[in-house]
Amino acid sequence: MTFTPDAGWLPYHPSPSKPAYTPPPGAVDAHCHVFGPGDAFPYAPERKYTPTDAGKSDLFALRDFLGFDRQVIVQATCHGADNAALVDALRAAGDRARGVATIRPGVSRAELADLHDAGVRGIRFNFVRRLVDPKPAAYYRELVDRVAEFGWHVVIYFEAADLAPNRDLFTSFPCPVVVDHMGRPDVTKPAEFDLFLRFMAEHDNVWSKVGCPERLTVSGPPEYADVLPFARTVVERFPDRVLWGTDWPHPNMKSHMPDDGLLLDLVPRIAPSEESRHKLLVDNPTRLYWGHVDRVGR
Ligand code: 0GY
Repeated sequence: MTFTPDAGWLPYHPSPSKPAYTPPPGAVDAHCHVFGPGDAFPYAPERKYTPTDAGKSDLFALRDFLGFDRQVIVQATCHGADNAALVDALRAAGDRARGVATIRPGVSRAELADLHDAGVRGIRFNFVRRLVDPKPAAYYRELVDRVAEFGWHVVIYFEAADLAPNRDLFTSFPCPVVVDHMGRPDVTKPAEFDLFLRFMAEHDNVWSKVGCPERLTVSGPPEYADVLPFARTVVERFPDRVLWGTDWPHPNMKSHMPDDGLLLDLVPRIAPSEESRHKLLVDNPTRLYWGHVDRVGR
């Protein structure tokens, strides 16, 4: 089946800059996606957007170009709960990738076991209303119970205003909980970020991804100067619970398409010491996705 990308959809950067910063051996891009290609892996009927295809070979080429050893591929909403494109990419990558899937009630134990075998280590719950329709709390809790035997964690994607109303749900998950993009703070209101910092401080099983300045910025590329202090604060306060990813191929970017090489060059600015960069890019993602972790991700 042929799919036409939405009008105004920006394709990923065709020729990113070679970064000046070289990631350490074992570095992991902990947030990226595969889209289709749609003729092999059709987009979900319930999707809220139709992207430009961004298949596994281009994803792996980016990994090598930027100097990463490994990737964590996160199921995007345009594929719904059909994880076929994700599994295909994971199987092709072997030990060089792990995945985060989307599942729905009714998923069988055999399907979960297959996902685990392919490299899936977590499930993603998306609370961003432009991407998915909301569900009752029991829906999420049931799915978390279903994956407990596999030792998986939960990735949650929400916007800043969603934290307070969902805090009880988020803190009820008995496993590591990884928040996408620092809970999407409004960078023009730094004081409001205290709520998120307290959420992390009070719950030692909560982790955060600290990339994606292109989604949060008001001041814009290539510096993303207004987002960096938020990321730096999270890295400084919670050095053992942070992850970084490119977010390639950058779904739903309407204002501009970031240059992935320049994004990587921001890492030394949000993690100024070599030790903090090693935790961010190597130790933390390796522990969570390639090792055995307990409830808090140790
Ligand atoms: C992201 C961001 C977005 C989309 C998705 O699953 C998705 O469709 O993740 C977005 O539109 O903000 O994390 O890559």
